[in-house]
Amino acid sequence: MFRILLSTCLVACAGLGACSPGTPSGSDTAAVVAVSDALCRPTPVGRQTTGCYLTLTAPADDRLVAVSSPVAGRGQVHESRMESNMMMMRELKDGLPLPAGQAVELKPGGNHIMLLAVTEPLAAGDTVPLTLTFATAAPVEITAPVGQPDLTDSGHASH
Ligand SMILES: [Cu+2]
Repeated sequence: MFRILLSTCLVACAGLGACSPGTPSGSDTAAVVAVSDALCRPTPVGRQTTGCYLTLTAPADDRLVAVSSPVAGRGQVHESRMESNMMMMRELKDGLPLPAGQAVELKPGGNHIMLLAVTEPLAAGDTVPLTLTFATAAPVEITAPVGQPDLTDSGHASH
């Protein structure tokens, strides 16, 4: 009688274990968003904000939802657009869509990362650690060099 009760317990316990909300079976192949061409502008004299640019390629549909850096009070994902002949920019509250397999360029005059309340002036040659947070994929930490983006037509054509 005792033995029967014991075996029942073992089965019940094993069953509970199998049902627990553990790690998904595919966790060892977690999708990683590829990051390339990262660059942050030097902070303008007397300013504590700057823009960063990079190219993101997500393996599956995702969104860039947050950016942070130890050198800035906060980071935001911005879009730029013309309104009444003025270049306006605003925060993308829902993040930046990253279609699967498509390289999404953040660049001057377009979508970009904005660093606010930068603690120390950033000059060409410095580096900026950035943590990129995505809706689905694991966060990615990168180090972006500081420099002026190449805005010339020839530079753009060479991409
Ligand atoms: Cu901005």
